[in-house]
Amino acid sequence: MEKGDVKLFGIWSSPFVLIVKWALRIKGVEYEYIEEDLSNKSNLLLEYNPVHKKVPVMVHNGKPIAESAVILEYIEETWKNNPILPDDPYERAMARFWCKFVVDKLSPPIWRLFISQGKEQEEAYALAIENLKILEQELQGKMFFCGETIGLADISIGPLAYVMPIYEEITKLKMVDAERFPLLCAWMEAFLNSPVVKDSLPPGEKLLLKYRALRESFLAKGNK
Ligand SMILES: N[C@@H](CCC(=O)N[C@@H](CS)C(=O)NCC(=O)O)C(=O)O
Ligand SMILES: *[C@@H]1O[C@H](CO)[C@@H](O)[C@H](O)[C@H]1NC(C)=O
Repeated sequence: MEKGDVKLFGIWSSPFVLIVKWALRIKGVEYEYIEEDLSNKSNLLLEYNPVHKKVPVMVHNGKPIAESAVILEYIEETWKNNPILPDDPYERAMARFWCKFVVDKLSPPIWRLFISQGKEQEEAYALAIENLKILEQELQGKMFFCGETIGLADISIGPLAYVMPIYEEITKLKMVDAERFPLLCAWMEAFLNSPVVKDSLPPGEKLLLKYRALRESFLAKGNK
């Protein structure tokens, strides 16, 4: 396999960075990882991602690519081994549909319930559960969203598998319980225990502290 020179700019706790790491790992691509400080962004990051100024940025042979969903597609097109998208165009479209569903419909209410309280939190919670039910249905008859192996949709939904328990612990709101969501629970377990993901997760305790502080700062600001 062509090696090339791959660099990844990230921060340890970012779900968007994590999904790029998983995709590179599935492909067996070696890369140099550069930890950014988002309160003091490096000149390189600003130069590589002048539009959004965010991580992840992946630099392949000197050429920068930003936006995790775009990076994932680039990885899939550049390294053809261990495909994360199916061959069939319709199935490819469906995998992308579920990636978009997570970004547009599922993540916003989950984030909203995490940084709010009272009525606003209740409404966000109801919306999150509604959308989780849709995912639960999609998992009927399969282990992963793309079938029997981890694919693009699993990777994109993946951060939820490790962030959700942390949100639940902090807010004391249970979202993915085995009774309501048996298939999602099984998916989470299979995903988190898969060889690609298992040893790649940010330390749970450290993440918990970070998210606790984050929620408190949002609540102090009045949810703005
Ligand atoms: N849509 C972007 C989102 C990336 C993103 O939100 N990154 C955060 C870290 S989790 C960031 O770099 N924030 C820096 C900032 O907003 O200044 C993607 O999918 O890559
Ligand atoms: C910001 O980062 C630069 C290196 O990129 C470093 O020299 C500087 O000390 C940092 N400033 C702060 C306030 O951390």
